[in-house]
Amino acid sequence: MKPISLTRYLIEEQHAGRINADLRLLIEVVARACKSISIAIGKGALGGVLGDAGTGNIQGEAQKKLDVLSNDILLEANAWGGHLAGLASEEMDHSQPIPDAARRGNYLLLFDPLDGSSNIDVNISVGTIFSVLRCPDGVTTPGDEHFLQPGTTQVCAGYTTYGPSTMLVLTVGHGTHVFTLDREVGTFMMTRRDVQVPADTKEFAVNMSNQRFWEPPMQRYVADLLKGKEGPRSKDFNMRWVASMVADVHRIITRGGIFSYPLDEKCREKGGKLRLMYEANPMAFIIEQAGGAASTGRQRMLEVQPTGLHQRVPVFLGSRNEVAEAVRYHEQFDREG
Ligand code: AFP
Repeated sequence: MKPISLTRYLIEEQHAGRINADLRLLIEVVARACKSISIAIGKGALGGVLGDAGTGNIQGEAQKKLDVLSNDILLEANAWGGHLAGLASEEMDHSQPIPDAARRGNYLLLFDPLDGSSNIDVNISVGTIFSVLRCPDGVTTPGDEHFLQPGTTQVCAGYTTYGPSTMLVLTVGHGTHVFTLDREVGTFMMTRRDVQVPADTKEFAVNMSNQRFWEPPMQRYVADLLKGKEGPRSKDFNMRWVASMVADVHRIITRGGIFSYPLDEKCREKGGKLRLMYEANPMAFIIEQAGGAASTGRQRMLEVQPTGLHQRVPVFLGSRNEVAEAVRYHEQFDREG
C-alpha cells in the first residue's frame, strides 16, 4: 500500500473530528520548519553551521550555532501562522506572546529546537521536540504561567530525528504515528501507523558514568539488570546510550526499551537533568500513545503539575512493564529505605 502524506493524514484526522483546522495548520507549520532545520543540519561543515554560537541559554548551557538557528527557524515560521497565542522555547528565558491580535490563535507551542545538540559536531542524530497546549479561555496575552499545565492537557506532541533519514513521530492523542521525510519531494510520508512499544524489554538506556551519584533505588535497579540471567530479573540486558534523547526514544519507539535520566547528586538541586515541558512531557505523551509508560520514578509524568517553564524532572520511559519495574524499586525504597 502506498504510504500517505502527513498532509493527508492531518486532513483525515480533521474530517474524523479529532483535530480542528487550526491545529492541522499549526502542525504543518512546525513540520515545515523542521524540514528547514533538517536541510541546515544536512549541510554540515559545508554550511558553516557547526560549532559554538558563543552564547549561553537560560539553563546556563553553551549554545551551538544550530541551536540558535533552529530556534530562529521555529520562531519565524510560527510567529505569523495565526494559530498560536504564544510560544516558549528551551532556548529562551521567557515565553513570547503573539503580539499581533489579527494573527493570534488559541494554541500554545513549546519546543526544544535542537535536542542533543552536543552531538552535532560528531555527526550523530539530533532532533526537535515539541508540545502543543490550549491557551486558557479568556487569555489573550499568555504569560509563562499559562504554559504551566500538566502533560495530560497536551493536544499534540511530536519529535523529529535528523539522522540517516529525517523522521517525524507525532501524536494528536489517537495513537502515535511515524513519518519519514522524502527528501526529493520534500514531504513527510507515513511509514508506520499506530506504533506499539513492546511491553517487555531486555534493553536499557542510561548514562552509566553517573552511577555513583544515583539514589539507592536506581543503584539497586541497575545492579539487578546487570546481574542478568543469574540475577533476580532472570534475563540478560543490553545497554545503549546515544545522549540525544530523540535518538534514544526513537530506538524505544522502534524496538522497545527503557530510557532513564534519574535524579543524581549532580542534578538534585535542579530537580533532574531533563526538562519537563520541552522533553519529558512531549515524549511521555508520545510513548503513552504507543502503549508505553512514562514516570518520574514516583509519579506518572503526565500528571506532574509544572511549577516553572524550565523545570527539570527525573525521567523513566519506554516499555511499560520495565518502567513499572523501575518505579517499584523507588516505591520500595520510599517505604522501607
Ligand atoms: P544537549 O542538547 O545539551 O546535548 O543535551 C541532550 C540531553 O538533554 C538529552 O537529549 C540527552 O538524553 C541527555 O541530555 C544526555 O545527557 P548526558 O550528556 O549527561 O549523557
